[in-house]
Amino acid sequence: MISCYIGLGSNLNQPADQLRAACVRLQTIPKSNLICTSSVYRTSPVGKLDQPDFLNAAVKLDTKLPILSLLDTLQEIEKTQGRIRKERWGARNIDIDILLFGDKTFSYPRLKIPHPRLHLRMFVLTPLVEICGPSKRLPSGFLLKQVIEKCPSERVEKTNIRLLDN
Ligand code: A4P
Ligand code: MG
Repeated sequence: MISCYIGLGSNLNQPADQLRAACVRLQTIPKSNLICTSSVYRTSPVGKLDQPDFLNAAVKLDTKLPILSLLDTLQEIEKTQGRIRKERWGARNIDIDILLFGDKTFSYPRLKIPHPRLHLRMFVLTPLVEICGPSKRLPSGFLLKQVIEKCPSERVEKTNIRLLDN
């Protein structure tokens, strides 16, 4: 089993429900166990500013799937929950990004691990550090807390939204 960390984001069509639906589907991925989920955070949009606030979260998934099969499976989930309207400015029902896959690095055309913008985004780092702790070492050799210290600050507010019932 490899411990994989996955980032979830939504800012369209009832984001809390979108995140919950994605978590229910993550629990059904073959050869994998959903180990834990972070709190849900309300975050200001980064990149394109003219769009609704996001809800972001992170989960830990232990898996025996090869990385590209996992990516295929996650993209199927994104498709199932697909964008109902084609929005400008990147608003989306659900975005599922693989953040870390054990201590491995990959650089395929369709997949970069660690996620290439991980170190720039408090909306990813805040839920991630909640579930893997500040002393987690990234493939770069830096500790997660060191990466967080260098990251530009953004508005990231913890909510009391629950992702799973158990
Ligand atoms: N891809 C490459 N590496 C990965 C990876 N590690 N995990 C490829 C998942 N996919 C990966 O993604 C585009 C392609 O990236 C995929 O086909 C896959 O092969 P996408 O989800 O289809 O498109 P996207 O998400 O619109 O593009 P992009 O560049 O991934 O956007 P980001 O970087 O994910 O940013 N602000 C807040 N507050 N919260 C957010 O969640 N999200 C974005 C989107 C912008 N601003 C945000 C948030
Ligand atoms: Mg993405």
